[in-house]
Amino acid sequence: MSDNTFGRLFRVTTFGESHGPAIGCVVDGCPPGIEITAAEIETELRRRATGRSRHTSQRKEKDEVQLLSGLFEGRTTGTPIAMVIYNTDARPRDYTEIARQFRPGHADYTYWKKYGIRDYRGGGRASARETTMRVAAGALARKYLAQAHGITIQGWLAQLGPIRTDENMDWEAIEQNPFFCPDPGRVPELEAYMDRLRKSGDSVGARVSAVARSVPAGLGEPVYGKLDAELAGALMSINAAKGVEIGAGFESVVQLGTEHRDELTREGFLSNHAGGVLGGISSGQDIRVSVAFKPASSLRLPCRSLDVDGNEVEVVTKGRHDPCVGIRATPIVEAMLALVLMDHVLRHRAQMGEGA
Ligand code: EPS
Repeated sequence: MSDNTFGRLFRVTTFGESHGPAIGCVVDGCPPGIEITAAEIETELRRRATGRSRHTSQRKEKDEVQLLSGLFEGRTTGTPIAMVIYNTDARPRDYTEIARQFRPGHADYTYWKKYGIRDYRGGGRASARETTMRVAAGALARKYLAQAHGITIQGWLAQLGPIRTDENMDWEAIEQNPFFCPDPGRVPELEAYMDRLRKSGDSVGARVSAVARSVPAGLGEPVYGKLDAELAGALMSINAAKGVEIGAGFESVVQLGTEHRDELTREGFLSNHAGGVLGGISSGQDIRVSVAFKPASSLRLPCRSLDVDGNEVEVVTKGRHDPCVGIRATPIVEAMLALVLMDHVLRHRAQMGEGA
């Protein structure tokens, strides 16, 4: 398997499997002097962790990060930063029955087709456990972006199944509930929906949106390194992502030019349908993204599939799964947004020189 590294100048390489001894990452190209502690990274990790509420996987990982290198006296030194988290609550026996079967809708099938071998325990490297390290590396990027440029990033749950949650935005509410729902009035409805869903054994999709504020104009390499193209690639690389929108996204299809264009005045842009990117370069407006997550495929409800020998089988998945992966995706979307912006801040400076 190649391409476990993300980014050009701020390079994050992740490793590990869901039921292996540990997961980890190496961050190469991190500027020196960033003040960061394991506790700060763990604060971000807790937002993404399983077992925060009854609505997510009940696997109880400690998610304690060990910083093995790249820091001295609490600050980054410019050398590679290695981080590791030991898996403490893996339960591989849950997967014994599906060791030779393919869960429909899961990477089980394509991993087997590609490699002819797969770590079936929790989906191995295909597990969303891998996103832990994206959030850990993202914490570092967020710290730098905030300190150096005042850039802040906030995500939220915009929709869960049929329930829209972004019509009455209360920014303060997002961190006050386990869904990252910005509309406190919707939380009881989400809870009731998820309780019914969990009992039924089914899963559901979701939409997560995020905004990056105070992003300077000029980030992005406007032909093959377009900022929006790299954001789309980064966000689509999150497990279970099935769609990405930048700004108005697919809504642009029904808009007229007079509606979509963001008119300029001395006071600033009059709208932000572009999502903060024009011609692949940040405009100085907020960067706005949205990601569609599919319903997870690990279900206890029986379904038809094949085993590795081509026999028709009935598949039932045991284990501790997320009925809606989108509930935990907000910190992951934020992290990928931070990693792309971090990389582009460094790339912009590398080309444009001091003061950029
Ligand atoms: C996951 C399946 C479950 C989740 C896991 C993601 O784990 P398992 O069945 O392997 O114990 O708990 O999420 C995490 C452990 C995590 O930290 O996010 C999957 O199939 O993606």
